[in-house]
Amino acid sequence: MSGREPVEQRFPRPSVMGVVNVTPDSFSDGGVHLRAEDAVAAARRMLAEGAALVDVGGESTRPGSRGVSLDEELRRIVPVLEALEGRVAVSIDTAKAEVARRALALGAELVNDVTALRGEPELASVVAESGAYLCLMHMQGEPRTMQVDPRYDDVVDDVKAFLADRLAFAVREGIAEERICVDPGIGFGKTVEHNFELLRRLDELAELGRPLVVGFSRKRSLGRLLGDPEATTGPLAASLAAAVAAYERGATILRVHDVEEHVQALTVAREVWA
Ligand code: HH2
Repeated sequence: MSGREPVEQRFPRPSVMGVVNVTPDSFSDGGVHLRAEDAVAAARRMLAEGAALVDVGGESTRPGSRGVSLDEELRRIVPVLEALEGRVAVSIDTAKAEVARRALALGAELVNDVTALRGEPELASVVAESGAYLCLMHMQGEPRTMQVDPRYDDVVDDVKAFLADRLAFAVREGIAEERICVDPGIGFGKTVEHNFELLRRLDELAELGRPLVVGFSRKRSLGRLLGDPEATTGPLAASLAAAVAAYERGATILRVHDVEEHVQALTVAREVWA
């Protein structure tokens, strides 16, 4: 794997990452793909619809969630990855070194760590030794409490400094910089205003020089902006607008639940802005 090309060659702008949550409790698709057969069928369908890769996750990080044991996370994701047999480009959404190790052995190409190597620092050596791609995401606090009064001096400056710091850590741990992408972590310890400020000023995060991953799909800030203060998800049309806006401001990989519609919207956007 050491001869792998840089992220932006493997996943050119804009690439769609389809979300396959093998969980009972994810905020928008919890329980939908809990059976391995359903998750595998969803992954194959997303690839057919134009996804560049699918992000398989066995642990929900929705606000308020508590996390699952290593055994349970493996029990959820291993059968899915075995069935996909490395024929589908897969990213593994985990903060656990052992889950990543197993997933990479089963053909996963990218490790998507919402803790940016803070959850289990030994995950860094797993990624370094495998030559996999890595996504470092910003989160303030932890899922259980992250939406309790999040605060920043300047959300974009703070997220940018955090990502620069985690990027430097990953490179010190031996992960090639050209294989790393970064993500502002929409909804992870952020108010509606913080999330839209990050989207509006995404070009400032692009100054980090690394491909940007953005996951605004179905997130509650969309539903809340549209007038429901209790919304826990956002609608498709709002997700599409956020993805196109993110692409226009420099995003490379869009993490989405509704692949076909996002591929259609981004194909048009690319034709206009490329
Ligand atoms: N969002 C979620 C999970 N993983 N990874 C990255 N890099 N960026 C994101 O924005 C992101 C992520 C949350 O969405 P989802 O997977 O649909 O829900 P849950 O965490 O409840 O499983």
